[in-house]
Amino acid sequence: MSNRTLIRGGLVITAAEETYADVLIEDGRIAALAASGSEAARAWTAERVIDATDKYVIPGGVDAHTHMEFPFGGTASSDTFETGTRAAAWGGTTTIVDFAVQSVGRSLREGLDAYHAKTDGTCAIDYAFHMIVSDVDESSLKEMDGLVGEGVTSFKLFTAYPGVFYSDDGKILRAMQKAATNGALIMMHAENGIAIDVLVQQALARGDTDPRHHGEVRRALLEAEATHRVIQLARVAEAPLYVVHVSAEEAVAELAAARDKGLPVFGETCPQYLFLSTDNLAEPDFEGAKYVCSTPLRPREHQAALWRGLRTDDLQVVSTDHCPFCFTGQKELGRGDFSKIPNGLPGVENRMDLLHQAVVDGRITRRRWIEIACAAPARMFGFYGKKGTIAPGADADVVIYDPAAEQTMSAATHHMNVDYSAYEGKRVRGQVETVLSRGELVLERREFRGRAGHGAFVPRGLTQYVN
Ligand code: DUC
Ligand code: ZN
Ligand code: ZN
Ligand code: ZN
Repeated sequence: MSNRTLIRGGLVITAAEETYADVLIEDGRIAALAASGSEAARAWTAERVIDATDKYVIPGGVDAHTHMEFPFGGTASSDTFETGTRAAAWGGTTTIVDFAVQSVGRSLREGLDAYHAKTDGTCAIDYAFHMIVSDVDESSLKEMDGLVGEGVTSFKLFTAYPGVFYSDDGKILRAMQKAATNGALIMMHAENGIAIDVLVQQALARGDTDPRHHGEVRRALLEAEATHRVIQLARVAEAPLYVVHVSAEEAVAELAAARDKGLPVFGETCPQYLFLSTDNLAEPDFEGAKYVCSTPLRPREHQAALWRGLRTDDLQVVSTDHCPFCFTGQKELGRGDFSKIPNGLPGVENRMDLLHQAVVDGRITRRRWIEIACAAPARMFGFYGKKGTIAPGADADVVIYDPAAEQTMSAATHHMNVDYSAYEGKRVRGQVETVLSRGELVLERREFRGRAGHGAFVPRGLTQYVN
């Protein structure tokens, strides 16, 4: 006996088209679409029928950059995989790609196994892993091949955080050369961490200890320099490259120049760089600590270049870099020394709504919304078709979205396990109403119906992006 759900009467939006269609779901997958009211659609029956009249029917969001339970600065991000994936579902995201971490002196295998242990039985939605490589040597390079075979097909390295995650240019080049042979995608955190650390020490010595100095020492030029450098290293290695959390106008220019040459260089930005700025870092009474992340928030003038990059496809993906730390007890570790503020912002629940507001504001089209939030991240990381679209054969990860609902973002109503909202008081139009993950209800008219352990590991293929 099959298990069928029918979604009737909504506007189905994918990255490719918008059409009023009924969607038939069977055994966890999209079985068929047919024009609403058509003879074919009227003939369908199902155990569950969802009325989507006046609503959007969109693919579940794919957030390709989250950090649940992430060890950082002597503490760990405050969302567990259980609380973080639940909050993601509330915000219309049905797949996250989180980061398994290799510790220095340990193998990739140990790092990956630890993350499988954290996620087994805890996630409300599906998840995949990138692997953070902290220790590039012969054995970890060899291990990369094995991980690709297990569906962990992307590896993040850092030009920042000397002594923690940092890799020098030789190590980065070697990882890129490995990626060129096994098809993996190298993701780079591009900021010149060596130079930044000098500026950090100079600022602290001057007594410049407030959160706003975090934004000042992590100079846009040092993001641009590192972006330029990793692009050249990827060219030498003949490997594709994905630059994470791009925030500076000058870094977008480096990506655009590379793409104009036809190079397989890709970029991601995050809602915090599109909607927040150094004004937030300068909030009084240490409140600026809530907005400390790396790369840092930039002066508002940089936002136009990011929006333009998203329209021109010089930036392909918007993910959150969700890495929440409570203000009380965690952000406060950096009182009197901004360099001790754990880096990261909450946002996994807010991304789809903030980007919908950009549609309302005329910054992007509805289809571009779905492209940058669902389709492109799935394609970039090798699981488009299964995720990121509504088409026969795809997993039935579907969101019924009410474009007319109004909401005010607030820590009082959000579901992330963190004691503040980066968007407190922000009013937006649009809200997630119902969420299906592989055909099962996770959210039903804003009642949570999900469960820890429904979410499954998604082994990924190689990147489906060419240029
Ligand atoms: N940046 C952050 O803001 N948090 C976690 C790691 C990172 O690179
Ligand atoms: Zn990073
Ligand atoms: Zn600038
Ligand atoms: Zn990150």
